[in-house]
Amino acid sequence: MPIIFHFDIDAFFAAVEVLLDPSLKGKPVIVGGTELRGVVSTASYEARRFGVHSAMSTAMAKQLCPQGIFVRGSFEAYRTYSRQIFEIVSDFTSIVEKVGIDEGYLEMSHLSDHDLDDPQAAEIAKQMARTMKQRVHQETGLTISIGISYNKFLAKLASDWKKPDGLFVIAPKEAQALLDPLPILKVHGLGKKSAEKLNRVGLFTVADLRQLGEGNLAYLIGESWARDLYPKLCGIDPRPLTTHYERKSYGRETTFDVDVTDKSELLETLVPYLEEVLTQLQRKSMLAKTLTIKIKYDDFSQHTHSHSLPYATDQWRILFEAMCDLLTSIALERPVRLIGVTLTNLTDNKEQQLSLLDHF
Ligand code: TTP
Ligand code: MG
Repeated sequence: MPIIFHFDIDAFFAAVEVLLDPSLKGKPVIVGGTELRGVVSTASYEARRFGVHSAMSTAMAKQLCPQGIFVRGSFEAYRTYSRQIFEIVSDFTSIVEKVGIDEGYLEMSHLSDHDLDDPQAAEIAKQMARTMKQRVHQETGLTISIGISYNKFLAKLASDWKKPDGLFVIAPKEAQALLDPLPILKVHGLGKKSAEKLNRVGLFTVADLRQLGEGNLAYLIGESWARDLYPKLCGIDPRPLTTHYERKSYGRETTFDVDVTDKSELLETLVPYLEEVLTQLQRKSMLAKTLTIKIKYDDFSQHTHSHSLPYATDQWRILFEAMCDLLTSIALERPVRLIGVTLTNLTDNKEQQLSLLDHF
């Protein structure tokens, strides 16, 4: 059986707003509700304690949480953070299905020959998820929740289980026992209205629906819906991952414990990072044309410096020299808090070779 991860960023838009304005940390932040007739995009967990949630009207949110801090939303920043997180998780697998701006499925079956019923396989998967969460937090300041299971339906359920900053495994042998007592609203695809309707005829839990059998369920909710829902109630979901996420860059960055002013120290930091991202690039048979150095100074101002080569390459010497030249040309303005290197403008090595053949 496969090993699938589902990740989902915690309170995504609200968490980004806190990064953009650290004075919001720990406060009830509500995104999207600046106009009275508007609706809430999301709320920080502090605001959720007052009952505020996505899609609620602003007027209602103001009533429930008058001390809430309403912010308009910074969509460009959300996109940047989203891209960065998808790039981090793609360091762990080449099969990534992007579901939305802040969530996706990862095919992780390569972690073990055994399925998640094997304690060692489950531990390896958990350890990998911890590393992933750590990297996301270190490099972006955001937290994600990860669910691990043997299909998409259960992996998504698992990522929601311990939110925020959660990590939860649903192994095959424990899936049914976990599913059965859940209220039917927890099953993705069942709306509130349908759930209420089923409640009225005495059906409250997954077990209640499952024990009806598919035929009776079809009688209640319709044949096509029952065909989709019934297997899920039994922990079965045959949907494969569809990968329409294509990685656009390979990068690595770090925040120093103590700010750095010495360029040779910066270079020493960047060299192993370039090696690392180049190895990833080569493993995927890709070539890069542009190298970018990102610097964040101690006042949090951020600068990127790029150099584009005449040809896309995966050659260490060429990229190493480009990085050294680029770093030399940068006049440091202040002590450096964060530095990183990224390769972008990617092309497929095989395609490149084929197009070269066209010339003969
Ligand atoms: P979600 O992942 O559903 O919510 P979230 O990330 O804010 O909180 P959590 O995952 O911890 O429960 O959605 C991701 C982002 O999508 C969310 O931050 C804002 C946006 N969004 C809307 O704009 N409107 C909506 O109705 C929903 C559900 C989300
Ligand atoms: Mg989320």
